[in-house]
Amino acid sequence: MSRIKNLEDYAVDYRKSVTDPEGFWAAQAERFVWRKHWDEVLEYDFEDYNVSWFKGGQLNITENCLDRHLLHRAEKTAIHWVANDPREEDRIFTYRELHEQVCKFANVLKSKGVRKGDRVCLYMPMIPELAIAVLACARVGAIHSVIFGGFSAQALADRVKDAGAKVLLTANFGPRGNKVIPLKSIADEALEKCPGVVETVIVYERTKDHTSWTAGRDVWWHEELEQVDANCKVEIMESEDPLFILYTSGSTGKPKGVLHTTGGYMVYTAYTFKNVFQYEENDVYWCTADIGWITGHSYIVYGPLLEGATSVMFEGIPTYPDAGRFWRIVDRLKVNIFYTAPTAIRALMAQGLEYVELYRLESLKVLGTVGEPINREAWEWYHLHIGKGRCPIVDTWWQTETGGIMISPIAGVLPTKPTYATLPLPGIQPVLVDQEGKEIKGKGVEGNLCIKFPWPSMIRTTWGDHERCKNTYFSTFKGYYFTGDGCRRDEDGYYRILGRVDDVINVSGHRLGTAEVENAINMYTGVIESAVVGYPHDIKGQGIYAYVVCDSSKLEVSTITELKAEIMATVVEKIGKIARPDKVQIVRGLPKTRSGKIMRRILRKIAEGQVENFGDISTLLDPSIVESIKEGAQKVE
Ligand code: 6R9
Repeated sequence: MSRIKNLEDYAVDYRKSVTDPEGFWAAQAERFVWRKHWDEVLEYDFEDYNVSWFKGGQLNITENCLDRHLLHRAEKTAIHWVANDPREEDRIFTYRELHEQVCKFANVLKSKGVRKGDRVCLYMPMIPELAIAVLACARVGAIHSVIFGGFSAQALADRVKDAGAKVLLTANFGPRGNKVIPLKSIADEALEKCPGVVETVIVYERTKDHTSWTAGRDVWWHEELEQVDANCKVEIMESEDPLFILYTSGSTGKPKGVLHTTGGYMVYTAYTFKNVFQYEENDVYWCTADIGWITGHSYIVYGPLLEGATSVMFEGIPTYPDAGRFWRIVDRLKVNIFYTAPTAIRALMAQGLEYVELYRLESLKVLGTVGEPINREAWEWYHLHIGKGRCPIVDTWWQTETGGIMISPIAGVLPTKPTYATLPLPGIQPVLVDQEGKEIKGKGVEGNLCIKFPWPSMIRTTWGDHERCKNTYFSTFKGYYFTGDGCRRDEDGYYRILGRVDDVINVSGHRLGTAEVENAINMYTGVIESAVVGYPHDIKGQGIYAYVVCDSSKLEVSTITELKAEIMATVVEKIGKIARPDKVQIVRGLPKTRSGKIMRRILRKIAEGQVENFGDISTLLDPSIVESIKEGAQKVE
């Protein structure tokens, strides 16, 4: 099926996707290589939550990402990698070379006993081997679970254990900006915390520095590659066989393993990649995300490779060695489609235009953003200074759970509006519901954003705990998938995401549960309890504000500065740097209702710098607490 090219195509496709979803998605799926055709396009039940797409169909997603392109695109660049250090050479993999590397590494995995259904965790820097290993897992039918390289040993251990991973893939070190992350020693520490799970650690030698080693468990990536050949038949998978687990934070408890399966995920990521970005055959496409997040899975690896695109992969950060890094790469590689996060745009904006003006940026056609709401100033700056007013911006709203882009402009086709994700893609039926779960119809309204009909790449379960999946997404509002986001539908029927309505905060586009950060803080001895809220932050979108109640004996022996530093260090140790609170306020108590519930609304207001209009606080056990927190807040830096 061809691409949506104009508003009329969009209207026609959207209508068809609603009136005949099965026919619509079957037509999309026909483009791919299936070893066996499906029997049933869709079966679903939002009560007990079960959904299957293309049931009975058999395939391997890597045959569609790689083998399928060998006839016409063998010598085309599949992955163009740019190192953190600008002096280091790029690494380029054609589809032929990528296919070969994936086959070889798939054979390495097999030689370590990895079989269909086994879990493999990846804790790696943004190097081509990460993409290769992800695809190699998929080729042998193993379930990959990529863990962002910024997570701490404890966070890694929790995920490795929950997934029950047989093999861990890592690198000795991971360069990022002017820092080097000692991935292997963090991995060692993590594995000590979850003994008896991982049998083999395969280590990529990213730098020549000394690497700690556990004989019998650790093997070198390059040495293993020498032992295998480059032929590896694909494992034939059922459409609903698991493809990957990706951990993400929710409003309660530990991060959960979102499970995605094969056929539907493939069809949807390819469809959205091609349409949203209006990808054309020879475009150079660059998504700056990390493969440790869903954006990297769907729009660095799977979506682009399924379409036979050239996908740029970048190891570094936007500000190293200076704030012109992105734009230098855009000019040098003649990038046509550029997809990044609002937090990166805001950080670069703050560095001034001189870093932008050095570059021509002529190759750019389409710009994208993802991960958090984009404020108007950042949108305008991106549009004017990067897109020179001629590149449409696609503000793509979606989630780890949705697998692919859900609400977004289609580049150059749907009119854009700053701060609006605009309209649902074909196949997506968003609704706004009130607190009672009643649909709010019409225009110029606000409510909880839900989706009322299945789409192919939706979450199938949370790993090891289907009840949790049901409770989190399908029980708040009966009959709907609940996103956790608040949303406005304006007079034009355009959607604007207002941010989370639950206890999830979004820091620099990274999702964190306030409960998760509180648990980490509470692990510091001397902390009695804590409450964490988000507050508006110029660059990060949201910052983390922690209110902490400490043991009086602790307050006697440590200064406030020491305490704060130690609390922050504890969070870094338990979760990672991304969760480090920006502000810590030591308080004598938290504002609790008589039933013991923390009134977060008040804490949010104080964190935002508001000191009045707290609303009804008569249900508080001790209203004087609010005054003392307010006073203390003045002194927090
Ligand atoms: C892809 C990704 C999901 C949450 C989501 C929402 C926020 C994502 C957004 C956006 C406003 C956008 N979010 N895209 N908010 N506008 N264009 O980011 O997945 O890490 O799971 O985060 O991010 O709050 O619910 P994930």
